[in-house]
Amino acid sequence: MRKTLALAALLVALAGCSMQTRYTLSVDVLSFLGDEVEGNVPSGAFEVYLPDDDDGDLTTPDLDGTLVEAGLGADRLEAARFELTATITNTGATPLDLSAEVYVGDADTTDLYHGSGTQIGSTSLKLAAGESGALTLVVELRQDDPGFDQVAAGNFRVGIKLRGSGDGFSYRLEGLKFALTTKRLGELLQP
Ligand SMILES: [Ca+2]
Repeated sequence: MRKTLALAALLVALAGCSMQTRYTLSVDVLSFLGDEVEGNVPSGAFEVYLPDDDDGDLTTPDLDGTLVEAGLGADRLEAARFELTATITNTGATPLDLSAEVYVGDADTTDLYHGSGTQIGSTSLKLAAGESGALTLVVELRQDDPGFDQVAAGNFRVGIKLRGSGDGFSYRLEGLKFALTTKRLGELLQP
């Protein structure tokens, strides 16, 4: 069953709030994932897509990422912050060269990674045979940044592409978060 991230609608109690008040909604994507928080990728040139919540089998690509239903609505977003931390272990006998790319896309996107989605950040990691290392990627989006409009639409999809070459590796996602900060209350109330 495909999982969906749903946030409660943003309720703003006007009484006692300053017009300068901003709200930050934190979405812990990891808490919505199942077995796909860790896995093994076989040797060879590879490209895998996370989360793989269609069947948990990385050899059958899950191209639509995960739906985040933030319920913010258009034009209410000031900034978005994405954080990924993962532990990668090179389980092979040769060096591993890995890149991680994060994509966001429209809620109805069926393939985030090959055209309709937007790459918002990337990082890379090189590991010797048998070595483990931390993969960390933090992306902050503001107006006019690629992908901002898709996130600001309220409901969007997010996913991670791992690619590179090597003799096989294992991964464990340690953290996967989105933080969405609204505009100031005064700005939201402007007609
Ligand atoms: Ca799959």
